[in-house]
Amino acid sequence: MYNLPREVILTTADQQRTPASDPSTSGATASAEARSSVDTGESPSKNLERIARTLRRHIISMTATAGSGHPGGSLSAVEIITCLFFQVLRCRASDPEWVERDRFILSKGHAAPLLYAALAETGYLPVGELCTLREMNSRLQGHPDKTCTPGVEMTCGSLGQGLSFGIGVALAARLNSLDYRVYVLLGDGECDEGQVWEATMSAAHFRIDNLVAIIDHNKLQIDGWNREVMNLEPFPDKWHAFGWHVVEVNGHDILQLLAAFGEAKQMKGRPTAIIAHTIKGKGVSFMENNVDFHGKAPTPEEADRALKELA
Ligand SMILES: Cc1ncc(C[n+]2csc(CCOP(=O)(O)OP(=O)(O)O)c2C)c(N)n1
Ligand SMILES: [Mg+2]
Repeated sequence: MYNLPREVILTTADQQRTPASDPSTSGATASAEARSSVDTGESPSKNLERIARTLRRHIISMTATAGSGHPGGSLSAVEIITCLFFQVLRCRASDPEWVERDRFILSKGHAAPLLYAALAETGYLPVGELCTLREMNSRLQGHPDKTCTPGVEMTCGSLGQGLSFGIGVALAARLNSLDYRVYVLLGDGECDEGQVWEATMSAAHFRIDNLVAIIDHNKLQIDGWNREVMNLEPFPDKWHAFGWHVVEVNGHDILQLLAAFGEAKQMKGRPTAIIAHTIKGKGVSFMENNVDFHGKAPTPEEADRALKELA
């Protein structure tokens, strides 16, 4: 058991957090980290980069404490989730079931540590709870469970299902005359699942323009490189051929991501796929592009090294 992170975790937002002045519009307002940029005069993208580093530290501490989990695919999607939870999503941490909220669906459920870190830093969960990842009776199971964790929209972990679920949720907005938007995060290896392509075809057929799929294109999956396990290329062309508006970005570049989310919002009559080129294990030198850390926690020594790099 790794015992340092508990203190590391507890020194962040819980101790800094004061009640959010108006949590009505976006997760960004709920975070002490986010608010502090107002005081420091830091640019919004610098502030988001700082939040991203905090989320990375949580991922390392949580998985090291649990002794298991999925750090690689959590680290690759950090900037995507940071932009969504701290800038893009219209949501209320104080009212997770608010009917008009934008929905974020984590289809690649093994990136649960990242989702929990974001939910904690936006006020859905106490940050101190993060160190209970994967414990018996914890709300933070290895894969997200909608029935027990506030802010989780879908119980997931079985890959391939999130986009279909997202289509249903997006169509419900249309039927109920609500204007919320739906964001689904998929892994690239997950796109080996045939259900993803059935969903892709359906979303274009139904002209679902309140739906955005973000694909964490880190080129790796559980067993190695995608190109060796199941070649996806030409990947953007496939989404395009299925009738989607396609935007390719550097998935670690906050400004590119925010611009892509803005572009998606303008798109009428078609869903948008944001193909985010990322690096699995991003931010920790010995984890980057290292498939060993797909589903293996860092040892205490590795966690110390990683946290130093992310200081
Ligand atoms: C239906 C299903 N098959 C297999 C798995 C086991 N599994 C967990 S993660 C993973 C690899 C996913 O790769 P990718 O989507 O690229 O994830 P990332 O690289 O973002 O971690 C697999 C095969 C699963 N969770 N669900
Ligand atoms: Mg991958």
